[in-house]
Amino acid sequence: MKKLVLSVIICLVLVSLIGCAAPAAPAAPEPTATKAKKTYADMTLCYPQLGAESDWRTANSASIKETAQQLGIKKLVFSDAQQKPENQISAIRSCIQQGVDVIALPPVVEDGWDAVLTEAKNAGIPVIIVDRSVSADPSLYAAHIGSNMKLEGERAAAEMNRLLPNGGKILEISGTTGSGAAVGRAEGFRAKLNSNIQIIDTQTGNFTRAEAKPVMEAFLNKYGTDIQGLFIHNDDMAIGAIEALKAAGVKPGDIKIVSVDGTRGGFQAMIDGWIQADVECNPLLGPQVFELALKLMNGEPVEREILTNETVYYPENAAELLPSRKY
Ligand code: GZL
Repeated sequence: MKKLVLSVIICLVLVSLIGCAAPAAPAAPEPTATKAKKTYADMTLCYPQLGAESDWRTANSASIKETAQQLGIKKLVFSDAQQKPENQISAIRSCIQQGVDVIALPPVVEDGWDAVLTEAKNAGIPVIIVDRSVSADPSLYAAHIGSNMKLEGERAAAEMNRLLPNGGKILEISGTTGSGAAVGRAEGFRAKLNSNIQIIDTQTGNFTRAEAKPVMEAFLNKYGTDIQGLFIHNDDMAIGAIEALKAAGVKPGDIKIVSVDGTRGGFQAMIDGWIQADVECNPLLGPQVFELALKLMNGEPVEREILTNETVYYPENAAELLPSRKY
């Protein structure tokens, strides 16, 4: 009996010793350090600007540069392609080589981007399409920020319908051939134009004053001044066309002009009676571009399509609004 009690005591002692000596539970894993969020100070953004063809473009470039400075980003890689797609493509390839964080591309034309956007994707660099659209596969870019160009065209048609209730013959001076802005505006305009208004001719002025003036001179030589209206795809070209109209003895209001952008130059042309309606197209996209770029750097979800809210401006309050215009 004593032996049994002794054995039990020995077992209990051994169990308690083993229990104490049991290997310690594995230490709780160190909490994985949450990945530090990127900030604007970490950002290198590539902006291969398409050109400097218009006041709109100048304001767009200023918005990008000023926002970059205000946010204190690490580096803005900015270039001017002088409205040549091949220059934009070269600039993008240079940015890929530099290993930028994000590419924000304002494409001069819709087509021809698939190859270089694929190169950016393969390099792991997200792309934001800014302003005009591209025909490339949507999987090749993260989002588009810009205007609804077709809606701008539709709004212009509504104004021309209002200005020419009895119809008439009009001419169109369009933007850069193949650009999303020119394609969309022309399509939207024709979709909503009344059937009693006939577009008797259209020519591109490439969004510049210098190229639109000779186009208007040629129109006047061919059709005389027996035209009732003009649809012009941006204010810079409208100002160039107005120079030709003045030289031909046309007076403000003789021909109804509907333009696009809403620049200071467009507002002044409304005040002077030349333009009867100016469809807004907002170039001040800098804040939206950088906000979206930072989300992409941090792998956060983003909207695929961010459209700018726009309106139509009229001569009636152009003088009142001009001082507050930012572009
Ligand atoms: C439109 C923009 C156009 C402007 C022009 O979003 O791309 O290009 O309407 C500019 O003034 O040149």
